[in-house]
Amino acid sequence: MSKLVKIIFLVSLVAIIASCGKKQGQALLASNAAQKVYVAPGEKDEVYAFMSGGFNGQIGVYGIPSARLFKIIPVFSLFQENSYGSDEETKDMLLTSKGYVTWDDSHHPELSLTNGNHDGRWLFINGNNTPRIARIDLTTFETKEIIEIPNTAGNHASPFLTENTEYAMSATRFSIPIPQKDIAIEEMGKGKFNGSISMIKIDPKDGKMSVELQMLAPAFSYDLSRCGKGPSHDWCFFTTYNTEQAFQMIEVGASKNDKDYVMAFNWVKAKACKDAGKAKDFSGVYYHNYLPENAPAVAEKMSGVKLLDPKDCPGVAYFLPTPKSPHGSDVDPSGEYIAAGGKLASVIAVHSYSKLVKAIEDKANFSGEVMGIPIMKYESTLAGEVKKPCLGPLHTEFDNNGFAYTSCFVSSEVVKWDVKSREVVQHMPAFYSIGHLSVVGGDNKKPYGKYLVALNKITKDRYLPVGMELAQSAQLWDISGSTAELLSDFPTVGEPHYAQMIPAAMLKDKTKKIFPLEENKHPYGIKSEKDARIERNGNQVHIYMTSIRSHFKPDKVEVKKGDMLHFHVTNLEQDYDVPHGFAINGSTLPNLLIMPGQTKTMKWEAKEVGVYPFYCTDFCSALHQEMQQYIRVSP
Ligand SMILES: [Cu+2]
Repeated sequence: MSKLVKIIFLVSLVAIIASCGKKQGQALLASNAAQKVYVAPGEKDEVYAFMSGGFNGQIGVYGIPSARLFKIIPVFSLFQENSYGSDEETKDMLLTSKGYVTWDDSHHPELSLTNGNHDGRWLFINGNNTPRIARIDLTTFETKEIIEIPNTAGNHASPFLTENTEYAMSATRFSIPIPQKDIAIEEMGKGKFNGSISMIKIDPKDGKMSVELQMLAPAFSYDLSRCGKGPSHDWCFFTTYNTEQAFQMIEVGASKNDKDYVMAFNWVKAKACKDAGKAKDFSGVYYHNYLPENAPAVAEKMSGVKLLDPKDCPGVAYFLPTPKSPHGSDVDPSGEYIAAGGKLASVIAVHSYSKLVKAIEDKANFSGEVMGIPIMKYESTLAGEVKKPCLGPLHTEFDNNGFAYTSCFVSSEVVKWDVKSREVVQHMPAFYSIGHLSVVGGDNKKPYGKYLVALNKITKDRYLPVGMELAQSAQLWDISGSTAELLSDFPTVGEPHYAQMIPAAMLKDKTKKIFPLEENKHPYGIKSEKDARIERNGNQVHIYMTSIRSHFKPDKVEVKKGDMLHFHVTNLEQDYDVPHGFAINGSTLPNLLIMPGQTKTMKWEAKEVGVYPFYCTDFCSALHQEMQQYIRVSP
């Protein structure tokens, strides 16, 4: 063999051996990973994942590690599977000052906190488009309350909770004239437009929300937030972008400054200033809607807020310069470090809460002010930077071993780094274009750790193609070992904008199984077939109907053309997992899905003479098909 041939032979041999090794290694890794996500028949998942649906306005409930989709909780969008937003009980949940808004762009699920840790009571989520915050009860997995946020546009930095769920914070994505009026768009940066920070009070007993206070803020875009814990309990930290106040070609105009800001907002001080009479009465119309147990929703139109000007409350806020167009502003479990990921930054800035406190004491650390809010010097609050972590760091969560995980949109990866030393310890590739990420309890004082989910925007070649619109995706990582390991990826419903995860043990035994019939206080609910009846009031016909395997009562409904029928159907079952459905053949309204002991109402106008079947839509028994009867409409 010539020397050249020998070399080629050796090189290819080495390559063959290496590739064999790689294949074997990958196969081993794959079977090991498959075992870690396999949940055997009859076994249960370890963790609940609540994933926002983004532009579908809902929440998907997944099991982790299996990644099985269990349920879709409708929040801001109509859900015809169970008539959410269409039946007479839930349609007023979607009332706003702008009318009946049956969609929203939901972004950030937030599990309620006690002492900085998830407590499994409620789940909050923002409507970014028509500014709203919803509260889901985690015993029923139902949306129980929606509050609109007045004097705001684009409720993106929302609903971030304080350490004991005292408040949900909400800030404007889009600055606008407050109150709305006709102003030249060029005036945006001249103090004519504003942002606003809203403090939504949460009643510790029942979770009921109310607008405590709003604060005017400079006309920047406010992006994300996290509130402090432990030593930083009194504060919330909001990222801002477009501090340039560009009003056209914002893509370019908002990317000029080397640094934008994290706003440190002292909510305890803001409340004290309000209590001291420093907030003024201000306009603002908004709806507050809630769903009492097994009764129609109550929609209240509210008017007026308390508005604080930061000039009237010195010390309420500070701006911390932060590179460059920051997205996430995330507080570590100790409450000391605030990691800020800049979409266009080459470092992750980590601010120090204790340095902030010291820097505030010495005014020499101020480099200017805007609307009475001091701007700090960058180094004065900086603990340090994670150098060259990735391209486009966005959002950070933490584990229980002192590590942070930051998603990086541009380089499509997660970087794992040490919180104290700020050294990068691992690059974890993501397919493709990751936005937020979620660690179980990753914003808690005591994260559960173990699993990380990367929430990706694009899938391209990951799954079978299904036409032009492909599923978005999530990727599951095991982060319990010293090196994080990719376990699986799976498609999601809607956009998995952000997710929060909680150990299943904290929720599964608290789940409600039935509505007790004896406690049914629905104004049109009945407790037995004996009470089933039809009552007429002019052309309004109320049908007090029961359903039980496998029939409805009353059997026949006979009315006149032009009558308005109100079917109030009470499911008499008191047995877990036995809902009945109710649909009228050819009706324009969706199906009712009625839980055991629950009453739901469908309105149906008798427009045409004829005989119309109605039937149960949820397979309930061997004689489910026989669960069908008639409405007769006479001239
Ligand atoms: Cu977002």
